[in-house]
Amino acid sequence: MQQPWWKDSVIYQIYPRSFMDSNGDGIGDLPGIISRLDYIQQLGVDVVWLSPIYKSPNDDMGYDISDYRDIMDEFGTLADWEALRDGLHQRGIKLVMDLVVNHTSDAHPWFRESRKSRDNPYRDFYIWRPGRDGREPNNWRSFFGGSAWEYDELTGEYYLHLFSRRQPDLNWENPQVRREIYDMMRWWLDRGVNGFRMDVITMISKVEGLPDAPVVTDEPYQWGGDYFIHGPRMMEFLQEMRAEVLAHYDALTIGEAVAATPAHAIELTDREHGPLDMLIHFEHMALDHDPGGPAGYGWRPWNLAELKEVTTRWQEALAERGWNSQYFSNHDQPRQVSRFGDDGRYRVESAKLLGTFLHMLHGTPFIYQGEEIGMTNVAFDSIDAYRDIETINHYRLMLEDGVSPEEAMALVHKRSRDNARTPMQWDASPHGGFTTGNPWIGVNPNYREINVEQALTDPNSIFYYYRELIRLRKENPVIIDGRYKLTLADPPEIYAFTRTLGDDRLLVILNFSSNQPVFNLPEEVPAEEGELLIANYAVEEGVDFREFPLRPWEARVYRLAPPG
Ligand code: TEU
Ligand code: CA
Repeated sequence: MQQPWWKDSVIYQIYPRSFMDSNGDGIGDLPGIISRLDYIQQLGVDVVWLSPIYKSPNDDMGYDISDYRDIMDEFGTLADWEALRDGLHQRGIKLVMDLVVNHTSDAHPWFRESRKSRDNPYRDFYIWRPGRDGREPNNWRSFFGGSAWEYDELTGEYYLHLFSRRQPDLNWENPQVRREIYDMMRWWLDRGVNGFRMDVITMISKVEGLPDAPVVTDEPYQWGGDYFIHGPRMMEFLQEMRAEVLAHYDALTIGEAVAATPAHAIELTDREHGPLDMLIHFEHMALDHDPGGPAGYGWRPWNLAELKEVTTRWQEALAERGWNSQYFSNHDQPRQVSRFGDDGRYRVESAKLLGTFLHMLHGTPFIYQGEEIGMTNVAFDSIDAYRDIETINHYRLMLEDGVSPEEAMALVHKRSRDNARTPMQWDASPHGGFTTGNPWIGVNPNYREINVEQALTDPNSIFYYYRELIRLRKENPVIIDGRYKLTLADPPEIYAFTRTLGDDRLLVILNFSSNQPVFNLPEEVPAEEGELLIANYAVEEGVDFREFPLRPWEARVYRLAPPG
């Protein structure tokens, strides 16, 4: 069977608001992206995924859409979008758009109608319920804190919003809603979009009756995921979407899938029957979350044994059926080098190690803007410097829970989504060259050292290392299709695995620490010779790869020659 084009692709995510500002209003925009297309091409990626650029009041920075068929004023016009599409396609790069259809903005005309009266023709586009004993219809918690229901005085009922109260959930049970969405998808596909990243797509079907979630904390609202994630009609809706829309286009579909297990992923992305092509799962993103922490926003240190366990389980389960994405970063997550690497002394080494890990796994790698130059978390002094609704709400909830402002800020520094949303650092000029005006969110003060211009002049930069990783994927089918196997190497700081395709075998050795543990080739991996494919330190020729001390955050990939 012919490989679909996206299996050996690398995807680059752009968060338009923070990528490049072309007109000095402090907000990134489409002409700004166009001005940096050569840079993206130089990296060698195949696909660009744009976070939402549609009309939006920006309560959740574009994930609250008020018009699916037009561009946000601050970002530009449809003509700019066409120029961006053409600029990408001329460079051989495909364009994936964010599709946010679990909810709209409350400013969407559908919702404005829906709210008007109980018998408005659009009433059923959303999920309205009467209150229960003067309270919300159930005890579900919103992802951004507080109840998932908002009371609307005009008609005396509540509407469901799994995210902000300005993001009412669409009612997928209504066939008219589904038809509107499919029409809109065709509208974009007919304009040359190459695929969709589908926002919280596994939440579109809610369990009938919307039952209360079990009470497991002493917070007023509870996690109701069991009643709206992978709900009873989710597969049916997605199969319908596939038959009605996707089957008629060569489009890549990436499903964002909170709480997905490998079994869900196989069902959703099976090549023959699955409605989607790949998933964004979250298991590794939970490794440093402490669910018992304040306001559901707790943090704990992650550990390598757990990362190995999660990764290995997913790699093994999806070895033959289904397909996966590989990521540590996106616009919702702290910067990977600060979170899983070392953003101090070994920033460059650890950023390269994390890149090696992601690019040497089975699955499609995602690079989030700035990752390729090793951008780090930020730590603004005051909550007033933060823009993200999730961050701001949780800060307030933590204080209400009695957490001290210092402790709450420490958690914000660890977990805030704004860590990923500070502007792209282009050069050492004011505001990192992102804007000539006042940026909508502060630039990370380390832009003078960490920026694109610096990376492009340094042949040992993270940027060039990433470019090499991407090139290796193109040239070595074993990286795309090889079977993953964890090698049982001690000591515990080392993560080593092999990838095997026929006679071709790669050995990936990663030291996830600033220590210098000794690597010993395990007996189960017999090999006489190893040819170095890539490494993040200079490696002398002729040294025995079967036993050697690793340097801090050292990463090496060898091609093994079989014995005899
Ligand atoms: O995110 C889905 C989601 O569940 C997030 O709340 C995520 O778990 C959290 O941000 C991690 O801290 C998607 C989008 O990627 C996100 O930006 C949106 O806010 C959200 O959907 C609502 O559209
Ligand atoms: Ca602008």
